[in-house]
Amino acid sequence: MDIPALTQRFWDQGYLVIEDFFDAALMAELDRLIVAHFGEDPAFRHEREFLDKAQTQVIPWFPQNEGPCAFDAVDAIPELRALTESILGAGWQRDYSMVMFSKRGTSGQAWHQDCPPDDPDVFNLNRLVYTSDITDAIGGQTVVVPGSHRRGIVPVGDPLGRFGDQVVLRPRAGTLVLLHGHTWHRVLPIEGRYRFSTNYRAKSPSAPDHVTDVCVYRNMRYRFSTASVIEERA
Ligand SMILES: O=C(O)CCC(=O)C(=O)O
Ligand SMILES: [Fe+2]
Repeated sequence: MDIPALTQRFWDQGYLVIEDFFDAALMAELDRLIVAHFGEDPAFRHEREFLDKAQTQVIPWFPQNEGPCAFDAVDAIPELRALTESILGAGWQRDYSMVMFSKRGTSGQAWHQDCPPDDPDVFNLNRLVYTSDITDAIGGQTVVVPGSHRRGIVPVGDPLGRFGDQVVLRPRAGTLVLLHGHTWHRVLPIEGRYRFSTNYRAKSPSAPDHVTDVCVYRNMRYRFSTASVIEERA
């Protein structure tokens, strides 16, 4: 792994895709645990207001909050730590991990920034792990706008609209996707069956705790800890 080159590409593009990063046996184990946890038709947990207004139909699970578990193995991978340190610098900190599950027939995730872009130095690094293939037949492709981590706040507009310069990612089992928290991104509708990703968040040394508590959508800023819209955008 050429860490300096990958770091450079990350800072150019605001995201990075590395295929076959994770061990296949670890991916299979985590995938099995996730499917067992959710089952085929889990109930939504976010407030109705969030699900409708954010047009983000996901069900979260925080596996590492329940004690030591197989998910800890990802945090310990030396190459992931080295790449994270190269991007964020010494003093970076890990944040929580979360599985985001989307049911078949749901809208995916609207365009958003994981944290407000008000200060370019304050951001989270989203380290996304895919334990099974995301395909066009299933849907749920991840979409990013390259370089948008430098373009400030995602413009007001259609939460699910298309950007001319968007790039569609189809991560496979074992792919690592790194996303800058200011990069504009979304997830396409889920057609074929359920779809999920697991994110291990880390943050820049100057970012406060809970840097991802406020998420920026094209129609609002939303605070998860209080389940409230803190700014309408129009
Ligand atoms: O599931 C994905 O591909 C993207 C998830 C996402 O937007 C996030 O974890 O913040
Ligand atoms: Fe996100």
